[in-house]
Amino acid sequence: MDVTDGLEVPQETLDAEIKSFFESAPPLKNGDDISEKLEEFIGRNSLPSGNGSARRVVCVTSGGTTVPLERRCVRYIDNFSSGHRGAASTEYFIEAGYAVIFLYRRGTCQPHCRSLPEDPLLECFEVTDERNIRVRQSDSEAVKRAITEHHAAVAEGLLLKLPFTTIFEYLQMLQMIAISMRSLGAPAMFYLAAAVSDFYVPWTSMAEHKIQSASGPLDMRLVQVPKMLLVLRKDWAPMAFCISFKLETDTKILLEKADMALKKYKMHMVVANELLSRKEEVVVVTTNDKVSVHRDKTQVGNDVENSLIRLIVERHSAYLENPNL
Ligand code: PAZ
Repeated sequence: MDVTDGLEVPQETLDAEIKSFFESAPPLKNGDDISEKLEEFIGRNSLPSGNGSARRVVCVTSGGTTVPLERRCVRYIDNFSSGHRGAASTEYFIEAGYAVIFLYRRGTCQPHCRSLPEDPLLECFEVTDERNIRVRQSDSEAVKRAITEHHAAVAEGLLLKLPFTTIFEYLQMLQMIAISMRSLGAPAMFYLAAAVSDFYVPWTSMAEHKIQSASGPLDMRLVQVPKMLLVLRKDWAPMAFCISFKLETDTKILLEKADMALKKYKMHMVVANELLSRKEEVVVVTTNDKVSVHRDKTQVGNDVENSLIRLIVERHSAYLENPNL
């Protein structure tokens, strides 16, 4: 997906591109509300928990960013990401004792909802009489589990859900989250599973109104989205444990590209996956090893995220013991 991985962009050019991206992006409509929620969530989870130490906090990004083509947006570029990886991983992180900031694309998979039918309201419920509805018997276990687990995570203050749609919203929110998490130090983690657009139309050169078809073929220049991973590592949250993802459709270049991303963006881990096999297998690439992680098919309903998060939690624990490793 990322055609620039092999090319070096000078630091000053990158800094200028990042500055221009943030300066020209339309401001978040609910920026103050997000700040307040973040402050409250991080404040609560910085306090010593049951075992006397501060709770670990992970920001899980999930789903794909859109690239609007018009300011009063009628059309946009999108990508395939369903948000399954991020939603499932969120559940396993919570089970492992983490607090999760779930930065997700509106309308994609949600934690605790994986076992529900796609359209739960219409599929799961039935009207019994004029005043009552009930969950259909066949769905009652799944609905009960989803509600119980979700309510518990929210009531214990372990899940903060923040939705985005566009690339502009995503990167501004990621920056806010990272800067708020800086105070947590090494117990903070970034698990960047969202499929982030590589190209965009800068707000300053974007058409205001719906692009007209009467003018003939559409010629449009997309510019590269500045690579924010390095700035996240170096400036926004330098002590945090950072995991990025690399998706390719050509397995021959996958591991090489993951290795490159690991070095170039100074990630602690890069999770490499191929489009069609991504639910069965991923390879975790670090400076010392490459570990293949598979879905355990012997357990019904199991998914690859179960083993993946177990491995990541172990590595994060080792990092907490020695952040210089
Ligand atoms: O969202 P999903 O479960 O359908 O897919 C997950 C994924 C492939 C988007 C994720 O594992 C990933 O690789 N994200 C980064 C994609 C990229 O290289 O930009």
